[in-house]
Amino acid sequence: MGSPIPARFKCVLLGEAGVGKSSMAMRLKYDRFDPDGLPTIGAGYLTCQVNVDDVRVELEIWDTAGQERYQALTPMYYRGADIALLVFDARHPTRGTSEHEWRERLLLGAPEAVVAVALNKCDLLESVVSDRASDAALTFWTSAKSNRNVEATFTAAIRHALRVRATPPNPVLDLRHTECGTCGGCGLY
Ligand SMILES: Nc1nc2c(ncn2[C@@H]2O[C@H](COP(=O)(O)OP(=O)(O)OP(=O)(O)O)[C@@H](O)[C@H]2O)c(=O)[nH]1
Ligand SMILES: [Mg+2]
Repeated sequence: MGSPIPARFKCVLLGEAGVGKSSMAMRLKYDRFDPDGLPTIGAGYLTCQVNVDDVRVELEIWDTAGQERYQALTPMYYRGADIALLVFDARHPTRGTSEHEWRERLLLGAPEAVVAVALNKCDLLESVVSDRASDAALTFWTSAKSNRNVEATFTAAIRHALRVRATPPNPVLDLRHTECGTCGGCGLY
């Protein structure tokens, strides 16, 4: 019998069609990349075990469909999420729903969610010198194709979510997110 799973997190992947959400999930779970992957219909669901600092975590990943016709369904998938990974195409990071808009929506549907940002397909950029795409916390250049920073992005988000879960809420002022760059700049990352 295996060791117990101490933590289980609901993780949702959000972003425009074709930015590489499913490819990131495939890379994380199977360490595979399919250049001819089909667009997601509705949403995909997969579970994945990830070890973070000796803690075994089970991620329940909801891989949403970016196509316009499925947008109305998306809130159903991010509701109550512990982790939200916003995926953008590194070549067109301002295309589609902005990071700010996603964060506003998540505040309503998943206020506890740790938000990470992946600027994916960085293999198509001429040069990317660092892993962090900005000084903001949990923002990474990623490539599902070349396997750059995919696991690191999920791992950073999980590590943060573990800390959030371990911190009891303050009844007067909920401080759990004030320490982190995810929601205000805290120096944890
Ligand atoms: N060059 C490159 N191509 C990628 C990368 N990630 C995904 N792709 C390609 O981009 C296309 C779309 O990838 P998907 O993973 O299906 O994108 P998605 O965000 O899940 O799309 P929807 O399901 O329609 O929302 C596919 O042809 C992938 O092979 C990457 O890191 N680099
Ligand atoms: Mg997809």
